[in-house]
Amino acid sequence: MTATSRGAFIVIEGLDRSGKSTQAAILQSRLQGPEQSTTKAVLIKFPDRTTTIGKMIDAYLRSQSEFDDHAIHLLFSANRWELASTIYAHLAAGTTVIADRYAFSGIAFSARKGLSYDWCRAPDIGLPAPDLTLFLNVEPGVARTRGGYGEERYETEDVQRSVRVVFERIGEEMKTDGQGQWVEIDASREKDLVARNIWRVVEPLSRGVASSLRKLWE
Ligand code: 2DT
Ligand code: MG
Repeated sequence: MTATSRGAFIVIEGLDRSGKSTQAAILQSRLQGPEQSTTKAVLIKFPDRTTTIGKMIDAYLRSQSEFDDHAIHLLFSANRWELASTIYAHLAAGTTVIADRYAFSGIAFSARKGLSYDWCRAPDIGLPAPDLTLFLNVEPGVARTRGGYGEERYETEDVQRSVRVVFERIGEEMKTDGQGQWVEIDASREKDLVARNIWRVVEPLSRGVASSLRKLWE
């Protein structure tokens, strides 16, 4: 990191069982390097189920509570806003932030229920914008063979297929509106190869970013 640079904000998105959490962990240890004494990269997961809002989301995902579709959407967004200042602080300190899911999952999982795309996007406008979003693309039929889906809400092949359609729209828009980089990674490949392909894209950001952080969709 040079005197004027900040940490990079990297988001990993994709369907369930696309390998997001595995790849996020591999990436973090790679960024962290052999010198473990200084923090060079932190991993944040959305939803963050540990906060008060996160606990409400967790209960919903485990079907232990019900919410109106709009209400749960806003809780997912609020869960990002409550961590925004933490993200800013890490980046300013020169630490790379890796987020496992972000606003894009928010839009994809709610818009597939029939909520308006623009309405779904609105509450996340102004959040810290990622410098790079890695979309781990995998065919839902392939994802299902990876030990099967779990027991939570949304963990069915039908839901995953309709979520993927919205992700495709988000990807197209991100590629054309100059909102940081959106890079699709073939996540059907073997784990180590996926990790290498991810590193190729992340490596240029690993020593810090000179430009100032942008706000999402502003
Ligand atoms: P995990 O399986 O990654 O814990 O996600 N989701 C996630 C939404 O519906 N909206 C959001 O804003 C986010 C971040 C995706 C739990 C589920 O929550 C969904 C899967
Ligand atoms: Mg899950």
